[in-house]
Amino acid sequence: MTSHPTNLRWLGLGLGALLALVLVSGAPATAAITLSSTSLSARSLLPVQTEELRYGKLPPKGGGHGGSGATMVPVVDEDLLFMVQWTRDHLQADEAHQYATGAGVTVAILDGGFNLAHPDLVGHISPYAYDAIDGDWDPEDLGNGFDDDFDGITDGGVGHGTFVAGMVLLAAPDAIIQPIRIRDDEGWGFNHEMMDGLIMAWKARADIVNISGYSAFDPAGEIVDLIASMRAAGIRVIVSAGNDGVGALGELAHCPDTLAVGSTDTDDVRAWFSNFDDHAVPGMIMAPGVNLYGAYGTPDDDSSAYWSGTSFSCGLVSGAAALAIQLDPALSATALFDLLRQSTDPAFDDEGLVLPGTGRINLLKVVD
Ligand SMILES: [Ca+2]
Ligand SMILES: [Ca+2]
Ligand SMILES: [Ca+2]
Repeated sequence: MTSHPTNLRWLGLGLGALLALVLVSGAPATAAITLSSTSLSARSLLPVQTEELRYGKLPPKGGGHGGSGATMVPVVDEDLLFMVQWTRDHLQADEAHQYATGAGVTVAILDGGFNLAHPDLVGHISPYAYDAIDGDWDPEDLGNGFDDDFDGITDGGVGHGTFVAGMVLLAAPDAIIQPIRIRDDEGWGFNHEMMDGLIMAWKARADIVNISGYSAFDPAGEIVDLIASMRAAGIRVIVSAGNDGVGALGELAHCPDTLAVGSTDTDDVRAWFSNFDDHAVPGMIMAPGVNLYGAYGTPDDDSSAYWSGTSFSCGLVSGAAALAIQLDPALSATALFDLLRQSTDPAFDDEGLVLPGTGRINLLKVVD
């Protein structure tokens, strides 16, 4: 496992600032990217990288650092199963699942490593599971027992992908998960690895792509051009708003080709950590993201935990999208995002005022 000295994080921030300057001076021209091969060998089609853009870190399981934002610590406690019901009730999941369950719909999850043996995930995994970090077909990641990035948290990225997959399946219990590992066991990844993962999702004809953990400050680079091409090819890309707690979205969450997802709490109030942009056009969407309860653990540890973050809200909305696509497989990204935005209940700020231009997803409204 490659170690990640802290100066690389500084490098990431520097590139982020550089990219911000580029954006102020005008958006780069969109490069058309097409995909014609039916082969599943993605690497030969990757664009040449002129520089290594490193995007931010996943919220660690230890919490408490800056960068892409700290969220609450995942806690393993089987007595907290009532939180599952809380989430289901807010989403009206049981009622919605009488109409659709996501059957036949594939959601590619670009994230940290997965526990594919977790009981909640078994039977839901696409044959096109992929690992863009190792360049192999096994996206499982147990961690290496070493704190490679010296942030005081050993293997801080392990468990995150599993938890997101559990959220997708909470909203769409019969969906197919295409697990794609694009982050190492500390939660870090490079843009070329995300590009690699996106192309693999495209080649496998995923219906939906779920990208989590992206910060408002991460440099997106060529990723936005690739996503524009994927949208034109009929793939719907849903991105977490990020956990920086700022009134802004990152380039990836803000771009017109993705749907950005923020977090709400048990009272449908925007979570303190959730990025939010009430000027986003078209608007973002909210979903429960505080104290969610779901699949966690490594292949040696099939536990569940509760955890908070926009990544997990994003998983719920990708599940909602799977319900809609089961009912109408031809839905374009534009039509799908419009449908989801219209399938919401009011969400509020911490003063009790209705958030403008957004709402909290309601699964029953998606299928109704
Ligand atoms: Ca691997
Ligand atoms: Ca670490
Ligand atoms: Ca490690």
